[in-house]
Amino acid sequence: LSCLSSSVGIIGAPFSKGQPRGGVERGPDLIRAAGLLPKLHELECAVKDYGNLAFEEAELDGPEGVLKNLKAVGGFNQRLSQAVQLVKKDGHTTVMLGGDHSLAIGSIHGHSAAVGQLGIVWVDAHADINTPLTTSTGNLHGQPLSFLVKELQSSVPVLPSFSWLKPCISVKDLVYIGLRDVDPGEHYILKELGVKMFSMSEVDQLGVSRVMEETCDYLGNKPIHLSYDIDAIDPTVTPATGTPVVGGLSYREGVYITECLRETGRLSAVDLVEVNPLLGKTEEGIQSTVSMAVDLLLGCFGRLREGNHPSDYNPPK
Ligand code: NNH
Ligand code: MN
Ligand code: MN
Repeated sequence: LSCLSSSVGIIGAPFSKGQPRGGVERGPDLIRAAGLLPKLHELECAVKDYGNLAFEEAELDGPEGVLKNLKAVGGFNQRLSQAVQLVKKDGHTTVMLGGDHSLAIGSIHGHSAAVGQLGIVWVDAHADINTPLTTSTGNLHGQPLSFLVKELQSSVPVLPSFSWLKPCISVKDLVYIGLRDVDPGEHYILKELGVKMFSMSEVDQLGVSRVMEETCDYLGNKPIHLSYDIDAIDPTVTPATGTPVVGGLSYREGVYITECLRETGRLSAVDLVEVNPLLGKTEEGIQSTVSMAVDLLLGCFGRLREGNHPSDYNPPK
């Protein structure tokens, strides 16, 4: 039916220091305020909300060369990794509500520390695989995968704020969906390492159903970590985000991805990041962005567009 196999553990990560725009730290509370928990309960999910991880202002630091807020990003992600490990040990599928996408560092590290080898599905307009050397912005939300991918370790300088972090994913266990704004240094890495990707061109060419079939085949039987950047969706639907890019996934394609991953029965952790209410130009744009976030999460936990009914439903006689 819906939440048959697993329960949901929610971690709020109100953190914005992986990029320069304020507001994305409001994501977790907004997504909750839009009714995520009661809607998960309607799907018969057991839900435990672990609350928000506190941000310590003391971790704020100046830039180190081009890299911004290294200590803040390193420190917060270290605590996030520990929180995710606890939630996994409690037996839940984790939902990490961001916050910016630098949070995938702690989320994926913690998930992998708890369950071992993962398949990563990275749904994003961007590849987020700049290294501290290739980044042109210095924003760590454009770099999380470079810290996590084993094959890139010789290209990533040793940084004290990330000394706790061991690279934990292999490039062959990573699939991208939705790419359409990839930096030259990132494109070089993707081609050099042969990373599996379905850019928007492949979504156009194959259609989202073939993309998902191939994604699931490619990843095999490993537990799945879905890292969903809301900017993967077209900005007509999700304008309230830091770096919108035209030509994105439709509402339907975006939700279909979650339905397919749900159907595998192996979805073990989900990140939903980059919702920034201060960047929606209209109230409708903000609402549309937040409800997309909620609908993606509901798709992950069994909401079907054909409809659902509770297992104890009694038809009127
Ligand atoms: N590639 C750019 C950078 O590294 C933009 C990254 N922005 C994102 N990523 N929103 O998902 O700064
Ligand atoms: Mn991203
Ligand atoms: Mn992005």
